[in-house]
Amino acid sequence: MADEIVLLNFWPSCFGARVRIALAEKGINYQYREQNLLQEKSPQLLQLNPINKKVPVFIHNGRPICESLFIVEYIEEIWKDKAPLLPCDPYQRAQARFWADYIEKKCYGFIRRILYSGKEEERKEAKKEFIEMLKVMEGELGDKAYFGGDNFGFVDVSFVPFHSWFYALETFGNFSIGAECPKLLDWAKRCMQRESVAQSLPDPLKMYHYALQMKKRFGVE
Ligand code: GS8
Repeated sequence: MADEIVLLNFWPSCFGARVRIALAEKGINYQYREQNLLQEKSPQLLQLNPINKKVPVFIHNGRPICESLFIVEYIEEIWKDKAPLLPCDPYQRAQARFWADYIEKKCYGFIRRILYSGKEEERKEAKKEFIEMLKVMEGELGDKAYFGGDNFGFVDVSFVPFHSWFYALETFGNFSIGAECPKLLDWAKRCMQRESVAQSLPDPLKMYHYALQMKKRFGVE
């Protein structure tokens, strides 16, 4: 019997985009169920992710898996023969997990503070820390095509969805990511040339308008 694969997601979610990229890389078809998080959460989301109540939720043959990085690892384990995302070498695998975790702990927090903090000082500080983080990632990338080397992999999947925020961040934060981190921007563009990435990421202009809507909601001008 064919696998039943469902993804609960909200279109602007960078976390959901990770899962979409991993599934596209592996050529897996799935049912997409949009969750409008601007309205009340659906009973299905609350039932399947009762602890965090967040998207994405991946449902494989009726069983839910939460947290995007765990979902990507699960997809990797189940469909390991198709387009491997994690290296075979245990040390390299641990390194990939370290960087994905670094992004997880830092990136979205900075983005939220740059866009939605009510205090200008706080927004400035977040921008400074965000640029520092991008520079750390640029250093880790070095001269490689992708974070894992020649092949697109786990760290790329974890990080590239945030590219969709770049336009909104640059516009509202009044800075240029290309000027600060040219190699990192080249990497993002390289990733965007992949169909799996291009078809999974939300449009940057749509993200800008979403950020504008959220700023109004939070009362930040
Ligand atoms: C983050 C998911 C998340 O924040 C992951 O899956 O990797 N670490 C988790 N999801 C957001 C949507 S994206 O902004 C969400 O579902 N928010 C709802 C809420 O906070 O109540």
